[in-house]
Amino acid sequence: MPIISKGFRGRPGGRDPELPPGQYRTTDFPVLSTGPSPHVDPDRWSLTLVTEAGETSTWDRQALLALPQERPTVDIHCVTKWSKFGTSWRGVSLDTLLDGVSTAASFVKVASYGGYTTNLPLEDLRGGRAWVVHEFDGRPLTPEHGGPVRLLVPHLYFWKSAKWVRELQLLTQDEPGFWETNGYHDYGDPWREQRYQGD
Ligand SMILES: Nc1nc2c(c(=O)[nH]1)N[C@H]1C(S)=C(S)[C@@H](COP(=O)(O)O)O[C@H]1N2
Ligand SMILES: [Mo]
Repeated sequence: MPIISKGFRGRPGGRDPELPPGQYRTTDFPVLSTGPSPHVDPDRWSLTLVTEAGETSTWDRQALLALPQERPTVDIHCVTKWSKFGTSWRGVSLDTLLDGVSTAASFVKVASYGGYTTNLPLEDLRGGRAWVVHEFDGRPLTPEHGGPVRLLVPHLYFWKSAKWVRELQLLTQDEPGFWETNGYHDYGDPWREQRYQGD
């Protein structure tokens, strides 16, 4: 008799081991934005990485598509408690973008078209854990979900995955972003349920 049977997950009071604490599963794809979706023309989109020394690297759509593409399939967890399992994306690993960038920075401030910002440790963009993505489910990323290009950092709450990503600023000191200055946790690990400051 297997220790984990099929019925285990659904049992009242039993915990779904794939679901972070306090989350529930959803199969739809809710849209969460603080304001209207900025219209970003794919041909005018670019991403600029700025190091703490002020050195910049910029990729436009063509440059992004010329880099090695990956197809991550990941679970995503929103702080409003929905989790969506097995989402599939296509884009470029941050390891690829950071390759050859000389930096001693420990933090990143991410800025989007439209003004949204969020922060995270630079380390969290490395190790095959973060991408800039331009496709969802085999189709170009739609504007409401951050198209033409968004950040995808699925091991942190989904507010860290900035839609309409425009700039990555490498910093020696942490600088809180939009939600982080509005009471949300600086790091946001869903497995440790770091929703708000002090969690
Ligand atoms: N630029 C920008 N990025 C953003 C947001 C936003 O308001 N603006 N909301 C964040 C939050 S709280 C979540 S849960 C996800 C939602 O992504 P979705 O709308 O594709 O589900 O985007 C994140 N990235
Ligand atoms: Mo969210």
